Amino acid sequence: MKRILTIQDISCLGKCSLTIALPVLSAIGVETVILPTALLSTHTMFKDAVITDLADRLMPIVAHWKKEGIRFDAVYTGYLGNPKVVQTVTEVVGESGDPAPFLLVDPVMGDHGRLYQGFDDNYVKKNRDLCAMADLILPNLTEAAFLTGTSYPESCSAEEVQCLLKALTELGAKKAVLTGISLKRGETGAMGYDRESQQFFSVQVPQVPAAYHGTGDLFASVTAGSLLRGLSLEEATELAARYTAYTIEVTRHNGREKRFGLDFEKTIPQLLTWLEEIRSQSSAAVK
Ligand code: PXL
Repeated sequence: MKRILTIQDISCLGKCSLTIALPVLSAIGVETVILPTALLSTHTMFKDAVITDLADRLMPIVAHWKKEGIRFDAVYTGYLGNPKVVQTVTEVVGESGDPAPFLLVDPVMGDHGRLYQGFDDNYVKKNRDLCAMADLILPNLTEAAFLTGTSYPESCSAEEVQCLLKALTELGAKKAVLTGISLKRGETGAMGYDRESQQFFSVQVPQVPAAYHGTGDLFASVTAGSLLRGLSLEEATELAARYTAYTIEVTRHNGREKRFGLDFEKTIPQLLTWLEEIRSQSSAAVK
């Protein structure tokens, strides 16, 4: 079984970051080691969250693992909360052994053209440095605009997304998948680019008219886990897009406030069925 280290906050209530990554990656069949960067009573869409920063604990934890000879096949980073944590995570990743584990960075910084509460230019700069080291980055359009220093596009043609993907990989990452891309009314999805092969791909699924907190974390966790189970990047992106849309569809009938997040608990069985179907047909997947 492959082993992944995921580095992000733990929000006790309001499903996102580690409370999505851990169950989803485990269900997919990947040993999941967690490095919580902060402990929050809730995610930051609730008012007055009680936050305990764990930045100072990260290096000692990693040092202990090193002493034990622990190695990872992949490292997946998500919401990191402040520039000091991003800096520390960049250092952790820089020393993560030889051969270096596959590094997936979801540069969680904002949405709908704006940075999340508490983030500024310095936070963006630190995330840019971390992204430069990545094998794969997974920004949404807002994050891509901040990372590349371009203005946020309300809508994008396929050619414009391709330019943005190239600009993103020019910052250093080997591959980029841009999420939240709607190329046609009623559809949404993602587009990807591999700097080495210079190949693009595009995935579109029916758009469900609802938005939930933690959606990006679900997408990134499925992508990370599926890659470790042997799917190609295009297959993993296709599965993540289809499964995320399905989970939004299932959730939107529950009548609860959006900040309580997605009902992914109900849809994990479907995720595993789709994953096994793709693996059985995939040339890339080790059966
Ligand atoms: O889902 C992204 C995320 C993760 N963790 C925390 C957040 C957010 C987005 O706002 O506040 C604490």
